Amino acid sequence: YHPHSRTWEQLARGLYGMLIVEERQPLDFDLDLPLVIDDWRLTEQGAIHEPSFGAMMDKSHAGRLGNWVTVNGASGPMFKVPTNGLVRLRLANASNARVLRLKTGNLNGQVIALDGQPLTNPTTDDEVVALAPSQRVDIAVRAPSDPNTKLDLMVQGGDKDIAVATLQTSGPAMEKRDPPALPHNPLPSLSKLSDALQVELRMEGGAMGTMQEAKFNGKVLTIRELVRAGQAWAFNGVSGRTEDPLFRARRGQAVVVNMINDTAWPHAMHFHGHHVQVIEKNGKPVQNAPWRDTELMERGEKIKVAFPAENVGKWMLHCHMLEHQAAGMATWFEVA
Ligand SMILES: [Cu+2]
Repeated sequence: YHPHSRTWEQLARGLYGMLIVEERQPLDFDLDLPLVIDDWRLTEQGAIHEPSFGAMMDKSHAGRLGNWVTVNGASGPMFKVPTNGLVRLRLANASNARVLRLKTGNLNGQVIALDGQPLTNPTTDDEVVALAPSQRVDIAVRAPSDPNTKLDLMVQGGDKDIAVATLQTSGPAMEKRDPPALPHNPLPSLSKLSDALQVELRMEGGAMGTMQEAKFNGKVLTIRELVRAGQAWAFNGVSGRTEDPLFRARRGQAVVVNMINDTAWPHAMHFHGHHVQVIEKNGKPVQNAPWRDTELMERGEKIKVAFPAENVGKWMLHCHMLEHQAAGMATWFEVA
């Protein structure tokens, strides 16, 4: 959770927290370990780099990338875990813009939930788990069976991987057993997509993009004028939030959003109030995709997501790379 005013600055200064909704019955883990990973842009003296807040360079490129990674506010922290214990890691990416690529092979773990939704089939074969800004992943890890053994949490870096945190076993060995299955959240089914409301969302702009102009505050501006107004991106030719929503859905109606990333950059498309399921990627049907509230879209990618509009209200839909959001990648929809 985080406040939603000047989000790009507030998050870069560390104003966020993790909300945990526990299962009705406690699950059979020996340790529940929430880990919030952040990517800070610091000065040589280790202070928040303030002159670059809102920089057009960041807005029009990859967003505010940092130079210092922390886990729960510390650099390279060590966490004690029970020897041979079952540990539930709850990882969240609180970075403004950095996509963290977790190398989980050494953890010998299972991905059991994404964005707070348990997976029907926990996966073990993921060597790299991409975690875009705002995304969460739960990993069930079996700690090593010897005490005082270390296990690093690795993130892919530019030329070498870095250990962002370390787990160290301690205490008597726990009993060996399989990770418990997570109870499922009640998600409505998506059986009738034939009647779904179809919405197109073309994402344009940014450096090395082809966008020539877009509407901003009701006026069509050239790309130069947009940049002078602090804008760099558009959804369906409109930069920033508008008076009218992208779409209005009836409560319970199925919605398909066809998202087209017509830019040279990845984006973390984040839905408020709903989880969505990818049903098509680059023209190919996708079966049984996990339910997520943030979909990472690589440059040029086309993704169709579907969801039942079940929560009444006005909801934002935006890129969670916060400088992109501030520079135009934001819209909203209404469920009534
Ligand atoms: Cu973006």
